[in-house]
Amino acid sequence: MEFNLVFEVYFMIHLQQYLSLEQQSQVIQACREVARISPLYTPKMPSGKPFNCQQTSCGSYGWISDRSGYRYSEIHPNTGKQFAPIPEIIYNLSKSLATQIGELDYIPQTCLINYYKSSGRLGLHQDNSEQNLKPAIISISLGDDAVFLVGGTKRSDATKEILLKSGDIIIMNSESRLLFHGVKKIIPGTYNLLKSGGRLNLTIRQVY
Ligand code: MD6
Ligand code: FE
Repeated sequence: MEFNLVFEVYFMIHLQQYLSLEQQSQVIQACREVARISPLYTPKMPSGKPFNCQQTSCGSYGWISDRSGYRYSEIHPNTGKQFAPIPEIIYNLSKSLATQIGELDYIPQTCLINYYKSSGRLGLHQDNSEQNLKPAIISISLGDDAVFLVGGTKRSDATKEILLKSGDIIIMNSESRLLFHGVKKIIPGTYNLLKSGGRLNLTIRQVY
């Protein structure tokens, strides 16, 4: 009898509790300042169904979703104005992380901010709206714990659960850049630095 075993393993970087409490509160404060200029709103999927989280962006572009599809825009859909600039602490953190994985010329062009209430979640997806799919996506989790799902490069691939805590960093680069992933659930009351409760996730991207 002949066996032909094929294993495909893609490595996603998960840095547990990478940010100190001090850094976490600085990043939360920076997000509040972004939201004053570029307010959180509930986007709609191309189907018209609302997301189970609120979003905004900062940087030269913002990721948006509506009846016309998923894309990057230079204009916030509600204010009609440019997005707030990426706060220095978020810019510096992402540049430092990119340098550590060898992406010395990484340009943080946008940071998507997702805010989940306790009932929030995010369906399985692949981040592929970026014209340049080579640079890493760097993700910062803050607030309540979340059960994160990560699968393979096909939607039908099996997923596994990863617990994301406040201060954790996920990096999807090279082989892991296009893995399907999502947020299965938020575990309410696991963290209290975010006064309103819930969870914030920041994803920093180079789009072009
Ligand atoms: C979240 N994160 O953690 C959603 N995307 O709330 C993402 O969708 C994500 O964590 C690309 C790379 C890393 C991520
Ligand atoms: Fe994503």
